[in-house]
Amino acid sequence: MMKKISKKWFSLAIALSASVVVSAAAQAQTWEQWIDYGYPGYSETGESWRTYEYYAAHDYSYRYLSHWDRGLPRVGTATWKTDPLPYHGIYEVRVTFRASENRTPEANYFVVKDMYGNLEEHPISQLGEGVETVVLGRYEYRKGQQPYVLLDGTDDNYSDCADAAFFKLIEVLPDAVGPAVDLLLLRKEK
Ligand SMILES: [Ca+2]
Ligand SMILES: [Ca+2]
Repeated sequence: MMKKISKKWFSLAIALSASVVVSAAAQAQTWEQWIDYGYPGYSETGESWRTYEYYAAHDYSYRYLSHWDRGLPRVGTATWKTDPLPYHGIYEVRVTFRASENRTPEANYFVVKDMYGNLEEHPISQLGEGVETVVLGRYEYRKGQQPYVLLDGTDDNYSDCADAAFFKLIEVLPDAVGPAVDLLLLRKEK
């Protein structure tokens, strides 16, 4: 009787330690992506976006809503979308812009906040001085998902600045069917 129990616990211990090894390997994974004007994941709407070259901006330039000296209303959207994500996990999302006295007091950023594509709004003042990086948050995304940040500058006639967005893997999470479950099933069949 003792022998049977200890064998059962032994195989459970093997399975658990194997799953620890698997998740430790997964934790070592790194992934990050910048998305900027001209990249496949960048898109915009509206006729008033203009490029300004600036040494401190990501890729040395940024986009901003301009009157184009023709009285155009300064409305438009910019979207930064990732490639299909390599892992189910937690990702940190940041945006960069050049703050100045000409910018909007309320840039309306929307970021995908979960695995289902729901959005979370971050109204951010772009008044100030110099290139700023703002962390929008950390969110759980699934493998293959393409989360994005949308800057909606259609609500008023202020000038929004769109520089870049940055997504960084923080932690890999196990998929819905975890490796520990698979390993236990395999041991049982032997
Ligand atoms: Ca706005
Ligand atoms: Ca840029």
